[in-house]
Amino acid sequence: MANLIEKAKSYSMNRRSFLGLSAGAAAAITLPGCGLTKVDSTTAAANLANKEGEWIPAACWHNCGGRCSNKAYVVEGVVVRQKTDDTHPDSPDYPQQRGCNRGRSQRMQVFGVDRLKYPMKRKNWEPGGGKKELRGKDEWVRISWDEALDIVASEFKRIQEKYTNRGIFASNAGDLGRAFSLAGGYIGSWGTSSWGSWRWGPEKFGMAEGFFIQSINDRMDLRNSQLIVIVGGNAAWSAPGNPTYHYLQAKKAGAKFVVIDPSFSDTVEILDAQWVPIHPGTDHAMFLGMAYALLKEDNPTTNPLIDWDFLNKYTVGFDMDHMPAGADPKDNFKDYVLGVNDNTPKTPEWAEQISGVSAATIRELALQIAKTERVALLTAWGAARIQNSDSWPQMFMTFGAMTGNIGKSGCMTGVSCHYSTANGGPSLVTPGAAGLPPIANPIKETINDIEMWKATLEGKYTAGYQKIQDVNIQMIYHGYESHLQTRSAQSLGIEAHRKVEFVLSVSHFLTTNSKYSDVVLPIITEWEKVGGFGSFINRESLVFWRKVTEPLYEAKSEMWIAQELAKRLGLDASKILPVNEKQQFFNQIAGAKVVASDGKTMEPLVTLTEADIQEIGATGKPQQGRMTYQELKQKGVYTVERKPGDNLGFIAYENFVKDPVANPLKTASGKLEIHCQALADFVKSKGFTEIKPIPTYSPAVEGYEATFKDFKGQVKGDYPLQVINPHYLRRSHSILNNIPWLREAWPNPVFISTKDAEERGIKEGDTVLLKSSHGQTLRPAHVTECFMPGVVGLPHGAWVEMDEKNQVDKAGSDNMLTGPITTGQGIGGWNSTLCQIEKWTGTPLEEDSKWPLRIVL
Ligand SMILES: Nc1nc2c(c(=O)[nH]1)N[C@H]1C(S)=C(S)[C@@H](COP(=O)(O)OP(=O)(O)OC[C@H]3O[C@@H](n4cnc5c(=O)[nH]c(N)nc54)[C@H](O)[C@@H]3O)O[C@H]1N2
Ligand SMILES: Nc1nc2c(c(=O)[nH]1)N[C@H]1C(S)=C(S)[C@@H](COP(=O)(O)OP(=O)(O)OC[C@H]3O[C@@H](n4cnc5c(=O)[nH]c(N)nc54)[C@H](O)[C@@H]3O)O[C@H]1N2
Ligand code: SF4
Ligand SMILES: [Mo]
Repeated sequence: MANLIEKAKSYSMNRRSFLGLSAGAAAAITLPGCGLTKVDSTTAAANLANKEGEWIPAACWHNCGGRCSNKAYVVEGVVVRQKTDDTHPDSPDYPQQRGCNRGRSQRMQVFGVDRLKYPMKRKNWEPGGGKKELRGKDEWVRISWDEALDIVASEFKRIQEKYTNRGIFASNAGDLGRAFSLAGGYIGSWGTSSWGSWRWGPEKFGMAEGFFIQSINDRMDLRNSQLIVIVGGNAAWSAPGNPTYHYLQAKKAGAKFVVIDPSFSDTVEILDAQWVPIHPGTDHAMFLGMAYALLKEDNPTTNPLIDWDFLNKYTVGFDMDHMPAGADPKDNFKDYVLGVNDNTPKTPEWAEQISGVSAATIRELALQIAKTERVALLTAWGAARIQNSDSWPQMFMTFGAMTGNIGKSGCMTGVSCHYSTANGGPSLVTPGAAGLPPIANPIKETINDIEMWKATLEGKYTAGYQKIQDVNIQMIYHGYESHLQTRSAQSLGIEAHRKVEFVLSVSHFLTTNSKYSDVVLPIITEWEKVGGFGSFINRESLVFWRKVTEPLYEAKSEMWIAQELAKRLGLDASKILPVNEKQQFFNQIAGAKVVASDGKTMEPLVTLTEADIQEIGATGKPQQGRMTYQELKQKGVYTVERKPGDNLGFIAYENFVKDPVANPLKTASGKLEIHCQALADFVKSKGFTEIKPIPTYSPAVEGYEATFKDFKGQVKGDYPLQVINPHYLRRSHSILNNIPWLREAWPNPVFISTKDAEERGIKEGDTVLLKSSHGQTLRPAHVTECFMPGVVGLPHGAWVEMDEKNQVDKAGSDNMLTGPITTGQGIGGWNSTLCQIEKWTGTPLEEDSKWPLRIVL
């Protein structure tokens, strides 16, 4: 190893030579241990290519919604190339689990030249912080593990003594949290993250698994839908792997697609869908307009549009005659839509003013859905990552109930996103539990992640209804997350990081979290660990991986760090890892289950012999399963074979719809609640804003209406553009943003409509400044007809790169534009952001694929 490190150090790593190399044919060869693409590697590559190696199932573990089979061909310890699933022929019913371009560049991440190699501290750090204002711009100094761990332990103790454990904040502490918890705990964070208002609301009004997995039918049944309406879902970008393929099978079977989305996405294009452009955050208003159209035009005998039987039998709250016990009959949904009490009928014309969708389209789509027998109403979470959208999921459900599209073949209303995109239902193959007992954090306090940086600066946070709590955070720890990058109010976040006495992070790279830290500890990646299964699982596939390389440089596992820290804090370190990593690996394999031939019970997946158990280095009993351990080690994936009409299909809410009395929902009424007091009470309990028990429309704080000085007068304000953050092909959130191949393949522009660009004199490629009331960022403009005027797309997850002189970010960091705006159930309302765009008069930006990587030490 020392040899390889010396090799790495002596290597001249200027950007030009790096680019020159990675562009060449020799780029495919990557050396574990030095992370460099060798200059003269053409010969080396040829030599290695002729030698026998081994395909090792290799992790692609990021939170992208996919879990694809990924394999590395390792020759003499060198990863020569990668491939993906070829374990069986590909077919629509039994598809391979093929990786995307990100997964296929995974070796560029693990062996990246910018991997952190040693523990390090900020040059101007001193106990207590030193020059704290230099965080994010200071130089780095290499230190030994001993020095690093001593610093961490003594700062932890000092802060603990001075401020108590409540002075320590870790938004996601990961493995080190085990040591912190033993030492008295820390304040954590909470938030709605991916799901927005789908996070907790649905379980209150009856869609218990609404935000995930079990709210829609399975992919085979999707082929029975005649019309598939997708509200804000771009599977082609954000649900890679098979979901788009599943949609295409439904299309082949005759389904028509409609996509309601501010952008003409690749999904719209691939599915040849009808595109309904809409202002972000206004889907609720549009659906109210559709509900109004149905109520006005429905006639049970001559023009039946509303499924009154469904509403009567399965819901409460639709009209005065079907209210739950104790509710005011005036508070019913129908009267709200018709404007009986507020004098505002929610007509398609009313909805057009807000959503930008023409009244005619609203009416036509409502009628089309109502008149089609089998409709899939699907939505992803982007349209719910909107401030004040707590009633939106309930509105979506209500429209599904009005049109009877719940609980039957070809009919569904729910979430199609992330790993259950286009395929609902419980998992047919599951990993075993690792068996590591958790260590509870003695401190139960948590801060909403939208408010956490403001709370750090101001010393107060919202702890519930009419409850403001004092707090004095003086240590920030960053574990398994990227929260200075991926959470709102990044400008305040940077300030907060420069205020506290100590900032610690563990990391693979100098990510945003690490850049603003005092001490950074290098950790190993999944390729350097024993192995295991992917936790985000496609319901039909289980993906397995194992060690590809020994730990690189001085990187260590977080468990090792936690143990060392526990020792230095005078704690019982044996509590950190009572079940070792090999045993955890074994437990996951031995406990893996696959559905039996009855389609219901689960049986062991893997056969394990005594020799296998010895090879793994664990204790356990041999067992019989569907595939041998040796086969799993080699194949790296098990996929349940599906056929039309098999016994593995899934219809969401089928039992409830067949017999609602025998199978009530977990709501107070046992039914789907269009009037749901529990939802209103829950939202109120969080202490931010309140909602009604029925789904009324509440505009986002920074929504379409707020683009105007005065919405009624239609005079535009200082921030007339709405910003949304597509989840982008280059990255999984912030991860992989530093991979040269991906930077070259996917430039990182801001997408702006031709109309908005022309009005501002902006041309393709011009550097533009995006300004909000919270911060500013630069990007090259990509002028396109694919975004509706008034809406710009700033891809999610670029690593902030501050130009300190001009106080502007150069990287297009999405959270530079967002603020600490807390609403409802604590929603991360990132798609409700406003900005202005102007041509940048300073130095034009160079494409970030030409920027130097963050190579430290
Ligand atoms: N403006 C805006 N903000 C958003 C969104 C948006 O659309 N717009 N989307 C939101 C959504 S949906 C999500 S899910 C969140 C994602 O928010 P995060 O979860 O914070 O984002 P990631 O970039 O996935 O961060 C994971 C980090 O963990 C590191 N990591 C990887 N493996 C390990 C490991 O084994 N140990 C440790 N300690 N670290 C590891 C990675 O390098 C990376 O830095 O962002 C949210 N934020
Ligand atoms: N490549 C890639 N894939 C990913 C991720 C990633 O970072 N990169 N992240 C993964 C994670 S953790 C998550 S949570 C999912 C997120 O998955 P999604 O929420 O589906 O992803 P987004 O790209 O944010 O949004 C999807 C679509 O919604 C549209 N949209 C935005 N706001 C609105 C709105 O108010 N109304 C309507 N009707 N449409 C709107 C956008 O234009 C976009 O086309 O993606 C997962 N997949
Ligand atoms: S990044 Fe996600 S979609 Fe791409 S190969 Fe990896 S797991 Fe699959
Ligand atoms: Mo997410």
